Amino acid sequence: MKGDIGVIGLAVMGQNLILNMNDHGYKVVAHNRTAEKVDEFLQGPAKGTNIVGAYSLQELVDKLESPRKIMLMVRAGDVVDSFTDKLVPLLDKGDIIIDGGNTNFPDTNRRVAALKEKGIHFIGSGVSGGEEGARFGPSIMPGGSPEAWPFVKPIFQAISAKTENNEPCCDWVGNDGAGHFVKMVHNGIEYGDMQLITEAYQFMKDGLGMTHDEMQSVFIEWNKTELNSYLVEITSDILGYKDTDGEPLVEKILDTAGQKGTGKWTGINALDMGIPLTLITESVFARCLSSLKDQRVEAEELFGKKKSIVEGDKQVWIEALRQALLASKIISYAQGFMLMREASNENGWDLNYGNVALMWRGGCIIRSAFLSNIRDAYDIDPELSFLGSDSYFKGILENSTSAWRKVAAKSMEVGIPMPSMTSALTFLDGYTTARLPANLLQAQRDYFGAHTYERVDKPKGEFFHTNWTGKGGDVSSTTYNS
Ligand code: NBP
Repeated sequence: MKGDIGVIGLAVMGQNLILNMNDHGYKVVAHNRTAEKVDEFLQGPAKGTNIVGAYSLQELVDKLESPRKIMLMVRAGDVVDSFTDKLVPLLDKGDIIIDGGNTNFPDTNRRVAALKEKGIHFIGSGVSGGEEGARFGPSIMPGGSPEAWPFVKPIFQAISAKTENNEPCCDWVGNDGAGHFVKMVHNGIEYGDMQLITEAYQFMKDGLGMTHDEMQSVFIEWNKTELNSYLVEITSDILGYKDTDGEPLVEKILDTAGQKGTGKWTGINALDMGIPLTLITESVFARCLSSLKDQRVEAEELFGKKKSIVEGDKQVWIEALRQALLASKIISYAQGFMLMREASNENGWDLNYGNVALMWRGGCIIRSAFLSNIRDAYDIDPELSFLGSDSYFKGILENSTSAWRKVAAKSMEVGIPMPSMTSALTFLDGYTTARLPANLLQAQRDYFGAHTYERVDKPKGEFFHTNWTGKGGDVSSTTYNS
C-alpha cells in the first residue's frame, strides 16, 4: 500500500506532525536531507508505527499515492526553494507540495504562481503550537492553490486541534500566501500578548513590590477571567518555578529577548499597508530595546534611575492592571484584524475572519477563551472594520478605560516602561477622536513642500496650495499618498 502523504524534514515539527498523522490512520513516508535522521526516527519514535522512510526524493515520490502530497517541514527560505526545484521534475501534474514552515508570505505568492505554470499545486500553511501542538493537535492555517485543498483537508483537519465543540482549528484561509500571512499575524499577536503580560509583571514586581508567589496567584486568578489563555497559564507556572536554590528561576534569566522575524514582518507589512498596528510593533521594538542590555545598564547608572513604589491599595491596582491588560489585548487583536482586512482587500483573498479566530481558538500559542468572542463578533458582522466596535468588546473597553488610564498614568509617573499598554490606549484615543491635529500637519507639508491639502468646506479630492510666505511660487507638488 502506498503512502497517503510524504513529509520532508525530521526536526522537531516534522517528526511530531508525522506521528500525529500516523495516530490518525494515515500512512506517512518520511524523508530528511541527512539520511541518518530517517533511520534514527524509524528506529526511535516511529518504531512500531506504519511510518515508512525514504532515502531519496525519487524513493519518496515512488512511495506515494496520486495525487501526491508532500509536506516540507524544513527551514524557511532557500531550503524550501531548493526542495521544490528538485521535486518538480519528479512529480506529475496535479501533485501537491505543501510548505508548513514559517515562510514569509510573498515567497508563497511567488511559489504558488511559479508552480501553477507547471501544473503542480502549492499550499503554504502556517502551523502553530510548537512541539506539543504538532504532536497532539496544532492550529493549521493553509492557503495557496484552492484545487489542492480537498485532497489535503481530511488529513489536516484530522490532525489539527479541536475546539470544545469539536470543530477543527484548521480551515482553508485563501489563495496564494493567505495562509502564511495569517500565520504571520498570529505570531505578531503572540508578540503583543507576551509583551502585555510582561508589562503587567513588571508593574506588579517593581511598582507593587509583589513576591513571585503573589504574582503567580494573580495570574492563576486572571486565568479564570476573560483573560483565560495559554500564555497567562504558562506565565503562572513560570512565576512559580523555583531554581535549585529555591529562588524563582525567572529572575536568573538574562533580560534580553530573542526574535526570529515574524513579529518584524508583521510590523513591516503594517507600515507597507498603512495600518496603525501600534501595539505589535511596539512589542517588537520592546524586544529590540531589551537586547541593548549593556547600554541600558550604563544608562540606568548615568541617569541615576530610582525605582518608585506604586502607593495605594494593592488589590485595587491588581484589578486595574487586569482591566488594562484585557483592554490592551482587545486593541492588539483589533489592529491585527485590521491588518488582515487590508491584506485581504489588497490581495483579493476574501478572508473569513470568524474562521481565522476559530483556527486560533485551539492548538496555537495565542489560544484563548477570548477568541470565541472574536468569532461571535465576526459572525454578527463579517465586515466589522474595528473589533472594538462590536458590542461585547465595546462594553469591555468602556468599562476598563478609567482603570486603564490610571495604570498608564501611574507607569509614566513612576517610570515603569509599558510601551504596549500605553500605546494601545493612545491608539483608542486617536481612533475615537473625530478631529485629529493632522490639519496642522497638512499645513506644514504644504508650507515647506507645496504638498497641497484638502479643505473641510470643499468636496474631498479637491486639493489646494497656499503660498504661505508670499515668497514661494504657486506651483504645487504632485498629490499622491505612498
Ligand atoms: P528547523 O527549522 O530547525 O529545520 C530543520 C530541518 O531543515 C531539518 O530537516 C534539516 O535537515 C532541514 N534543513 C536545513 Br536546517 N538546512 C537545510 C538545507 N540546506 N538543505 C536541506 N535541508 C535543510 O526545524 P523545525 O524547528 O522542526 O521547524 C520546521 C519549520 O517549521 C520551520 O520553518 C520553522 O520555522 C517552522 N515552525 C517551527 C516551530 C517550532 O516550534 N520549532 C513552530 C512552528 C513552525 P538536516 O536534518 O539534514 O539538517
